[in-house]
Amino acid sequence: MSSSNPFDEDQNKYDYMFRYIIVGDSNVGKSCLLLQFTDNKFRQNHEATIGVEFGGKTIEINNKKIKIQIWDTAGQEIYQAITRGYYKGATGAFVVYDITRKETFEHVEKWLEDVRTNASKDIQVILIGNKKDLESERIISFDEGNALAEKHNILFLETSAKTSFNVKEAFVKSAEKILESILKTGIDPNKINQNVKISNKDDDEEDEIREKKKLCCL
Ligand SMILES: Nc1nc2c(ncn2[C@@H]2O[C@H](COP(=O)(O)OP(=O)(O)OP(=O)(O)O)[C@@H](O)[C@H]2O)c(=O)[nH]1
Ligand SMILES: [Mg+2]
Repeated sequence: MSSSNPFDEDQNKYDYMFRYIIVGDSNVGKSCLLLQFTDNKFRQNHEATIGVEFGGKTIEINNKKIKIQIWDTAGQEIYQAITRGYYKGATGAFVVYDITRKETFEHVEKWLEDVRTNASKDIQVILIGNKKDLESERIISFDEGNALAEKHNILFLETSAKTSFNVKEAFVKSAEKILESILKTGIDPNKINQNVKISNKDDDEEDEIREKKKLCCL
């Protein structure tokens, strides 16, 4: 991979680290979004996440290396007591629904409520309408998704974890917003948001080890 690629991995150095949590109903494609972002791969079958899985990647925005750590949570109700514990540490949240399944869109309000209740008040939320490649099965229009995002004053994108459409863009768009607010305030991000970290060599090495693992908390 060329080093000029803004999505190249550079695990040895970063300027900021943002932690993301991905939530939404089971089967909407949360794990596939993570897999597509980190490994450029797609998985056809649904292997329901048990508890929480972990992934990460370093991207570059405005000449800043941003290490993105992602907690991919289980959508199944039985794991929600566990997954709620992960909101607190998040800088950003992806709330995902499936554009072909109405109930997953109807549950977005409930997921947003979970974010409001459990996460830091500064969390940057993006609403994701996934499975955009399934246009012929679409039930939720772009405008409906966009209107819901506007109502809650959050970002919105439609994605396809299958074709990779807008997957990197979703992380970049959200990370840009977080970075923008850090640079605008000019305040040490460690003070304005406990979930944003500036690079630290020791942490980096620790993260290296953890990043290789899929974590589960059962
Ligand atoms: N066509 C299409 N299928 C997708 C897309 N994203 C995910 N899928 C499929 O949807 C199913 C569920 O994907 P997962 O990523 O495992 O779903 P999840 O949201 O992580 O589910 P839980 O772990 O149970 O919460 C799988 O069969 C995927 O292949 C997409 O963008 N397009
Ligand atoms: Mg999953």
